[in-house]
Amino acid sequence: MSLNKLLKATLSAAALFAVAGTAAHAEEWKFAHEESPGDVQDLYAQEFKRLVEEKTDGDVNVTIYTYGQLGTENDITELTAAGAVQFSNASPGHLGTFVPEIQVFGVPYLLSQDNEVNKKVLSSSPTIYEGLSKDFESKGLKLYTMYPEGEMVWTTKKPVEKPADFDGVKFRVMTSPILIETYESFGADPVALPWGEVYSGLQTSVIDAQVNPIFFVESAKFYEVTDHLIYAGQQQYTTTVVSNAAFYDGLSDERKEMLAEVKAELDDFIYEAQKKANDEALARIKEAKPEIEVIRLNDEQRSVFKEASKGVGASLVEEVGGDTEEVLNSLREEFGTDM
Ligand code: 6CS
Repeated sequence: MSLNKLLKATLSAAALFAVAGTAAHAEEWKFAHEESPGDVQDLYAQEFKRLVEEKTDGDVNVTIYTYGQLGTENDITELTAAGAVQFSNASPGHLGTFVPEIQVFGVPYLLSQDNEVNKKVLSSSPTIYEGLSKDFESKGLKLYTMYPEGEMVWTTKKPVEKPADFDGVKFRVMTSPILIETYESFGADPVALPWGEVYSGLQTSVIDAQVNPIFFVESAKFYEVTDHLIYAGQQQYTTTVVSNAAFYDGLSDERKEMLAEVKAELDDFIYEAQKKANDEALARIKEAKPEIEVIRLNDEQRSVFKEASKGVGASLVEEVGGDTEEVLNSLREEFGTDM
């Protein structure tokens, strides 16, 4: 073998060894979310992966699991609490039986209509990161971040402009108990289901309506099986990212600092990303189904739904107890709303 060939062979063996060595020694973090590839939670997880791997020079490798790969929304929360998964999205809409206090984010009309206000509160509120985070810790979870994914839009088979229009409408909600009460107060017949069952439920009329941000209405194709998109200004879809508490507590200060930097960078990233995703999805839905009717309830119509659901916050406080009242009152103040 010539010297040149010998050098090349030695170098490629060294390169192979280096790659194998990195892979063998890289720490593996699993990140599970509740949506499909390309959806808002996936955009967040992909950017989280990129930043963590870059900031740790590849010492940490993040593997992302999308909806269904490790189970439904509730399954991935349990896997995170058990330590089988290090990070996951756990949205208040599905977290109510696990961390009941988080259902304050299901109180209708609690969030501001101004997303800059929502951004500030969700990314840095002491009510969330010092108060609510204790409720997560008691369940083995560390609350890492919260962000909105866009306005919740009702998609229905018949137009709805007032509570009486919901009479007899089987309305799919996420699995947190407060949502049943909310949609009953709006006049509908709520049915709690994981989202994997929603398309077929609408197709077979097991349910007649559902609510989700518009990017999700497009990606899960709910617009194909409903005819009206109704903006009632009721709520932003919010999600939390949690990690296993023991895993987080065991991290070095350096790693915790790195995660705080990643969170701060992603706070800006995700606001832009979700807005773009929602704007583009609405345009694509209108193109794919020009006959779909977009209804934007006016202030007067919204105030009727708001009034009808006025008692939801108080009954949540009564049912959950603990620090729920304090949390709800502080959030009302921070969001500048009276719900
Ligand atoms: O409707 C649901 O259940 C799902 N919606 C969104 C926007 N994300 C995941 C969640 O499980």
